[in-house]
Amino acid sequence: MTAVTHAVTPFEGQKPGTSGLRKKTRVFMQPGYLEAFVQSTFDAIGGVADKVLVIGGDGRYFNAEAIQTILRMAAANGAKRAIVGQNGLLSTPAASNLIRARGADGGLILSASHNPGGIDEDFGLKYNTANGGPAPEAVTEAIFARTQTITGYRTLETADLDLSEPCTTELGETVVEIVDPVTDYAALMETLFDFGAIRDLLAGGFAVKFDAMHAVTGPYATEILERRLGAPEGTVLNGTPSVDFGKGHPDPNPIWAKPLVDMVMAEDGPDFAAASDGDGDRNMILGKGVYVTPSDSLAVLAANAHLVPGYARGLAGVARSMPTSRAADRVAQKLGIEAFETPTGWKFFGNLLDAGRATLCGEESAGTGSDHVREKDGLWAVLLWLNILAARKMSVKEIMLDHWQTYGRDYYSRHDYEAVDTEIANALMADLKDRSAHPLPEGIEDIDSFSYTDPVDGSVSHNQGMRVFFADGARAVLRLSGTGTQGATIRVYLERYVAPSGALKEDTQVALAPLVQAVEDLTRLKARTGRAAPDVMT
Ligand code: VG1
Ligand code: CO
Repeated sequence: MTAVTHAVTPFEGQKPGTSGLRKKTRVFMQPGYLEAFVQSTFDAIGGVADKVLVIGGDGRYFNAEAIQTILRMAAANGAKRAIVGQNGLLSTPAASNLIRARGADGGLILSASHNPGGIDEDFGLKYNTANGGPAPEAVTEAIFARTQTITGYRTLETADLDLSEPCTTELGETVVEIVDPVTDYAALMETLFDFGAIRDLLAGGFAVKFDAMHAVTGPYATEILERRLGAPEGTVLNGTPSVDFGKGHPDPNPIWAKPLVDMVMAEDGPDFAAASDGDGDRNMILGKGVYVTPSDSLAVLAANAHLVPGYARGLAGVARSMPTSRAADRVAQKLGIEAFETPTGWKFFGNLLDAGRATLCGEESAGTGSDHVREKDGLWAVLLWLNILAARKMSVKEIMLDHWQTYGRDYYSRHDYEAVDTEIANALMADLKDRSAHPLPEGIEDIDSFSYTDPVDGSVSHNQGMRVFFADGARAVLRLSGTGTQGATIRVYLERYVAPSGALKEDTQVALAPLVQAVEDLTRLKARTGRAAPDVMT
């Protein structure tokens, strides 16, 4: 079996965004497109000769074909070993864990995460480094630069490998190890949590539902929640991964996971419910009659993590993405530990985790994680919540109220305007930046463009979103999404703090209505985009 080189000319726009390269599936299916990006990735990291790679994806449409292409290319480029999830499946956190546990040099994750799947929907690919985390900006920039000069890619001319059973086989000179995608991940979870305590909680009648949204967490949740923790069969909903996620939108938020939200809001609903996204790195947490905002979830987890075996030693620090509410900072302050504010995207947490500066990290977009891997981790967050609920013997609602009575409440919501004309979106952001240089309207204290200096390696990232600080302490953030595949998505993040003595039980959208109006007055967003309301509110 000899390696061959095929000529290819550069494709425009192969620029990794917030989390890898995401495009319409048909774009990825163009002859040579995937190959050009994979070869550019290999070239940008100094080749893969003699390296060990972890490869897997969320099982969406084109996963099965793309993984064969990647395997052939890894072999033709001289990789020593490829560790592949059975049937090509690996959740993003499980891939991160495998890279770390097996000392691999890196990994390729096939996923467009929370974006819908299907031939007319989205596909994606990202490269993770040896620490198990998404490639930092310097690496993604090198990959992008290489995509612009690429002239050919190397592959083997062989038949597809059968990935349906765990085994070790060979492709050219490369050893291909097909592993059960769940085993190592489940074992890691058992080292972090008190499975006995969670089992007792569930055995005592505490009712749980987990919505896998027809995506990759189905097998993980079934094994961990139903088999190992003894939750009744049927606890996991939509647990069989499908290539188009049951034609749904595998994004665990109150819009796309509405049936689950309706369930917990009902009288006879479960005590606890959660959902994860396409690739298993996001989580939505619900309790009977209550939706926990991801920003609050991070704060509650930080305040209670010491009750759980894996974090009993305490936390080194807490990191949150800039648009995430400042609720976690209040906890960090009380605990006397460091709090970090990073740009959006998990790649910015990697250095803090590697350096032992942060133990927990979180994003308002339903991402929470810790130093156990280098990705956000949906099921891990669910288990951490369950372990805390078991330890505190309180309901989710009681825990939230107790938290707000201690720290105050950061009313928080994100409003998304999707598929906006790119020029209009760019002009809106540019105008806001321009405004910051002029006298500010009454009630606004400061407007700035967020820049981040990594405290570990000193690298600087500019233009990470516009922050608007109001005189009353409220804050709004505006930024453009880096994961969309159609037009621009404008994200407006809104937060207003109320002290423990204030009104803690208001409806979030009501509490934030004056802020929404102030943002409209400042940006004329609705008028300029012609939208009456956001497409998604979290
Ligand atoms: C979004 C979220 C961000 C998250 C990213 C990847 O990015 O806002 O917090 O890290 O998705 O998540 P953006 O650029 O569209 O705002 V996932 O679960 O799609 O890997
Ligand atoms: Co995801």
